[in-house]
Amino acid sequence: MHQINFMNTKILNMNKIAFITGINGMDGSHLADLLLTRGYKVYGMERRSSNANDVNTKHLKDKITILNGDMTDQNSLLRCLKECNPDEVYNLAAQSFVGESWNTPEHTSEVTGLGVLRMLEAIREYNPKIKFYQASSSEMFGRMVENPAKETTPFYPRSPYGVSKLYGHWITKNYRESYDMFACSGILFNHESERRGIEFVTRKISDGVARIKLGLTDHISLGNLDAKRDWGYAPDYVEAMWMMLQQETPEDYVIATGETHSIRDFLTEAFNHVGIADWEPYIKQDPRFMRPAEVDVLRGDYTKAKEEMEWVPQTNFSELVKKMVDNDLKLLSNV
Ligand code: NAP
Ligand code: G4F
Repeated sequence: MHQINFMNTKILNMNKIAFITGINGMDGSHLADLLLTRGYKVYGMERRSSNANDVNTKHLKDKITILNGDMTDQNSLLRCLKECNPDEVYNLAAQSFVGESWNTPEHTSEVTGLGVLRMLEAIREYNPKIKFYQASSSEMFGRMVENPAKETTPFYPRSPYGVSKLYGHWITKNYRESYDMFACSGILFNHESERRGIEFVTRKISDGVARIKLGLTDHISLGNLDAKRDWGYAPDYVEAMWMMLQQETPEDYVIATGETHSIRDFLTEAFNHVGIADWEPYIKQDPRFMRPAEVDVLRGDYTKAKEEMEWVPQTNFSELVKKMVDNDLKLLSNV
């Protein structure tokens, strides 16, 4: 298990500036929490919306600086870099919902794929010494050619989202090799937390189970229950992002737990936690949540991250599910 001396890292990073895109997302908010404890000055980018979308970042209001920008607008990215003059850029912004990527494939490619190119170009123009982290995804492995997947496993994406992430991954590698930039990708397997968006299956289940327990609903509508994912805890994973940018040379790393569980396993664990053993009567299968092409199983091999960065996951599957269900019980009980 890795040991970080927090006092020392805080002093070391005291004058460092980080710029995080996707600040209001799950990972963006956890990364900001982490970097603040490490002494960074944190800037986060959000896109304009009619209503505040700060449920994950309300607690950071006076601690970070928000800049407005959009991954589809090159000038806005360059302006943000000029405004904050960062040492490190973490590109977490994306149209990140796989299911939605079949409805808006062009938009997904613009934000999740070409957006990475725009940010790399902005960095190259403003200051090519900036260290760059790209949020690559296990969705790029799709129909797993090798199980578990590692950094050298061939990719086989199965969704417009996965294809867009693959573009972002390769253009990051290409800019590293073409311009000698410190640009690297973390190939992160699924990770979840209390801040996960409600449309993703884990949060949909933890919220649904809490509602059933509290008598607020009598069912959860879901799609494919047999898909398997390698689920970790987001706060553990944002630490790996930071570690990648502290390495001597820029490299890509798989971040995963090495375990895989089905949606059924998640349901069993979540319902068991609230004292319900027979959960099947509470589930309605709804074809609207089935995908045109499914990723049946994902499992990652994080040996490289362990050996080179001493990164290991700290939170197991059962702890993750319990944290999420407990959080939703608390949120719904306070309504
Ligand atoms: P998330 O909660 O969906 O956050 C994504 C963020 O991107 C949101 O804050 C969203 O802003 C922002 N965004 C979307 N379109 C944008 C645009 N055009 N310009 C600027 N910002 C935009 O995702 P996450 O789970 O934290 O994941 C963070 C990153 O890691 C994403 O790139 C995701 O694809 C990738 N990833 C996630 C996982 C995982 O399991 N969580 C695994 C591998 C890779 P709004 O709030 O305005 O929508
Ligand atoms: O929770 P999901 O929507 O996550 P998915 O598709 O694995 O994508 C997440 O992880 C990727 C990393 O591998 C990230 F890159 C990506 O940004 C995102 O964070 O779906 C998980 C599984 C799928 O197999 C889906 O078909 O759950 C299945 N599922 C079954 N019923 C459902 C549902 N998914 C959702 N969202 N909603 C359902 O009702």
